[in-house]
Amino acid sequence: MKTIVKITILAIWTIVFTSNTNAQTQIVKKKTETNKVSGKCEMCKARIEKAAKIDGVTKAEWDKKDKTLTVTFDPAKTNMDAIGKKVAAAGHDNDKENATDKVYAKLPGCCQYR
Ligand SMILES: [Cu+2]
Repeated sequence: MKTIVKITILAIWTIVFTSNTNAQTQIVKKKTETNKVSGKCEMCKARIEKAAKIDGVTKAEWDKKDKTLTVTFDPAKTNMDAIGKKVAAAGHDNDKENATDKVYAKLPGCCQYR
């Protein structure tokens, strides 16, 4: 009888421990980081956020006043370097990479921040 009780307790403990570990893994999966991104207006905001939303990114928000892009992403799928590259390719200088003169020249006049 005592053995059965011990096994039952062990089984319950194992289930609780295992599910708890899974829950922790899910939380660790997402990461939020910021990147300084140059820009001027609402059009820039839309362009920057669209460019930042690559595979693995769940949230991207650019603050016009602080010039800060806050991104929430899955670190197993992407990173800030890859996101910064995409934003630069859309015409916006940032901490990770600057836009080329060619891409920058194509931005609408109201968006020329340099
Ligand atoms: Cu703009």
